[in-house]
Amino acid sequence: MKKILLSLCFAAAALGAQAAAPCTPVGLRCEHLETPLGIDAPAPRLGWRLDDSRSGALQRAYRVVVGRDSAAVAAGCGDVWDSGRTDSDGMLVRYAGPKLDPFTRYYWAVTVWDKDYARSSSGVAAFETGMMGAGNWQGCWISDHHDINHKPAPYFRKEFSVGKRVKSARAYVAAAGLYELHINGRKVGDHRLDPMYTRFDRRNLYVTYDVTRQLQDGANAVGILLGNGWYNHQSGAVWNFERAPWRNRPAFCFDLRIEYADGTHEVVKSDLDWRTSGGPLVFNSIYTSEHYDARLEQPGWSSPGFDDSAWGGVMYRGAPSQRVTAQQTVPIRNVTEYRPRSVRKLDERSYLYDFGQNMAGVTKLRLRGEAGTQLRLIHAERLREDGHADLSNIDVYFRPTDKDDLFQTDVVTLSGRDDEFMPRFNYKGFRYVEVVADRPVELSAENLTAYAMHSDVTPVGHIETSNDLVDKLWDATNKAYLSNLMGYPTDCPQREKNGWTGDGHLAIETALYNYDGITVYEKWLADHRDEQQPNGVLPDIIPTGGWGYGTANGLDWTSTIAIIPWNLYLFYGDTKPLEDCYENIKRYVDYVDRRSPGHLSSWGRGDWVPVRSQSSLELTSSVYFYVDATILARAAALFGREADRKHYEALAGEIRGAINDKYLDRATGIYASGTQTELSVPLMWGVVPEEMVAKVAGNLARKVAEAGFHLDVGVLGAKAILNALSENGHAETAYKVAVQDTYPSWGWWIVNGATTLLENWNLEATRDISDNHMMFGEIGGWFFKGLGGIKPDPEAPGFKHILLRPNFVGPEEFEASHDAPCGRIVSAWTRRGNTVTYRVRIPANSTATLYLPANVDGGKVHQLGAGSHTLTLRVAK
Ligand code: RAM
Repeated sequence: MKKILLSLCFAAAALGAQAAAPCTPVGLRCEHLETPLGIDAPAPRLGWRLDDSRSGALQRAYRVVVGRDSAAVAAGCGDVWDSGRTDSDGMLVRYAGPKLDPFTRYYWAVTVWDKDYARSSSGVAAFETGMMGAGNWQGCWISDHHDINHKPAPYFRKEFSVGKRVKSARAYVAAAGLYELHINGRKVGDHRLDPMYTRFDRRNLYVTYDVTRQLQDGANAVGILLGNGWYNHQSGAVWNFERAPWRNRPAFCFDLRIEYADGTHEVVKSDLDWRTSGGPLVFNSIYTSEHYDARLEQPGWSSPGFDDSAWGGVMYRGAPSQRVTAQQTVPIRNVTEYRPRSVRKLDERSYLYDFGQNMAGVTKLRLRGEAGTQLRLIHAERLREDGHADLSNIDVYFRPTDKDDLFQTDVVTLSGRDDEFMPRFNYKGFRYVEVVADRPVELSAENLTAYAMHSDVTPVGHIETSNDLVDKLWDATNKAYLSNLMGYPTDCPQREKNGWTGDGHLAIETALYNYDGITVYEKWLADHRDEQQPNGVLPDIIPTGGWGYGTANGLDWTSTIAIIPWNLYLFYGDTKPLEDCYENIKRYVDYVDRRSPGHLSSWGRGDWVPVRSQSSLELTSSVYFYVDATILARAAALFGREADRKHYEALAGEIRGAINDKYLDRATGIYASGTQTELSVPLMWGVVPEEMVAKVAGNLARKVAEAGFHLDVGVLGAKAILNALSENGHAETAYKVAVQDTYPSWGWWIVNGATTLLENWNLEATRDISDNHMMFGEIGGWFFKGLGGIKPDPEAPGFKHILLRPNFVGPEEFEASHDAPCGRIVSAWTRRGNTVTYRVRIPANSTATLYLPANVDGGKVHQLGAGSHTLTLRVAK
């Protein structure tokens, strides 16, 4: 019977492939990841896109099959789940078959029916389940016997033997703190800083590796090195990380599951039979640095046959939390290598390396020198006048409790052999490194290499124009963004490394236009849910060991809980993040509602780091209250929660009314005292009454022109101002602000040599002066929106339908492209005099409505189908 079924499937698949050559489903992903290992999601999301370049390409129906046998799945048969032919243009579905087993590789494929009802099938993709529940772990949480103050990092090892042919092997590692996994003398994988930072007492992440090829016949050894990370913070800083409630000596739990060719399996696990010792990593702090004494290396520690008789025993430890779940997100990696642009000998003991680019990451030192030579590697963003490294802009919140703990300064002691050192459990923000030795040394460019580290998100956006400043701003924005993405978005990679909520949501659109970041944000939203108080309150840094529940953790910062899932919905068309956060958003909005009887709120921090003018805190916070209530009402509508929809729609209306009653002068069209921020924020967030929009926008444009197209905003105004102008008929003005290059402006940073975005408009400021901040980063996203005009449509999210509102201002040559889930969108033009040649690409299974600006072809509206379009347009003067 099975045979007959199979041959039927084969016939069907062959038919499909033949008939549908011009359209193929490609880019198959599970949980927004390619071939993920060790997932825990009970109903994994399966997504694809169409490779179909015909105009008007679309999907009429799909059929997803999931099975354990790849050949059967290739033939169109799924023994686990078959969605059946489903008439739908959807390209993201949730697995809806029987309960998935743990430790199982599932294959899947999709067949689609294209615009002509021709059928074609994808290749076979796979996902693999992991623990699927805490009860499936066999290992125990173990640690060494030291306390939280002990500095050297613990190394652990165990030997085991493999006597049969191995079919596959998977290592599952959960750690409180950070770890490196080694098998038979080599580090496994290229991840850095695993597992990601979570609220360790609420949720711990484990990572899965395919280690089939690392195992060998006979004797094998596994080694684990643990770092402190955010779990056992030994450095002092104003955020009290060292007093986190979860603090403890790092610990781990480990299962190595070996499947043999004969169908049996075995688990090598963490237990009391492991051995432990200190080693060369004599100090490690995620916040400050690492100290390494190469003389203490123990070659072969993770290889079989190593003599561990001097090592000690381990002890059991309680699980740090009851929720140990899969780390379902892209890993942090050393993504970009930088060779020094210059090396200067400052004196016979010190050298200054310039890597030409500000970044978050580490440096690798390779050197042979006299045994016992000690080198300090000072990582800095700035130089003093005398050419030495200057930490004064970033060490201000460091509260050293120990004279040996040096800020952003690795300390390496040489062994006399060829030494190599790169921090394992730390990263820094820097462009320069000053190497200072305790005795004369000879160093050159060969001795030091820098690596930019970040969550290794795939780039999905590109801007290229004939204006160099635009291109540089786009690049610096992305560099700042990546420097601040370490499994959660941070404010800066040096002074704080904090998951400041405001910085996170202010950057979300720039983030999603440029990078495929959904898995990072889903993880961060889970951190939000872990942190939320029963009454709805969120701290303004997430995760946190307790700091951040002050008074300023209000609407303009902690609205992440609504704004981030909403944007994920817009950019990916995926409702899951909104669903997961629905109750949390509700609790948050209800809390604000309870404390705001008049529907206005001053809960927040306000327009942080403004150029000059102060804006009304109540106005800006209340606008974010309106934004949250609106998102909640839309989410309620989406999920068919009618009572909620009504309630929060009414609430949003009341907030909007209260804001306009108190702050809008209807005669003049001015909000509050009329600062750039006070005019921009209500415009961008849709608070201004329809009939007043033109007037308020006109006021803003005038105000900006009076300032010589300079900014006078803080972070909230910087988020809003370009959009407020370009969306309301003042694109030319917005562009002049965007490319302004005298103070105060974004461009002023670039002409002064910035390679990332800064924290302060004023280069002479004495506080809030990190050189790698993302909170002013909206400009990078605005190029896609305000110039390219590529916008998601809330009615058909995930760019299923695209709102195209290009503004042909600024550069004569402009191209924006964005790889949406359904494929690449391009909006590009060449402008010569009054003629614009406009090129658009709409991906398969998507459509667009093109709204031309009022002065272009009479503001015509075009409906565009999938495919490439070129329009020749006249711009009226
Ligand atoms: C600063 C951070 C961050 C900002 C907060 C309010 O210390 O660097 O960017 O969100 O303060």
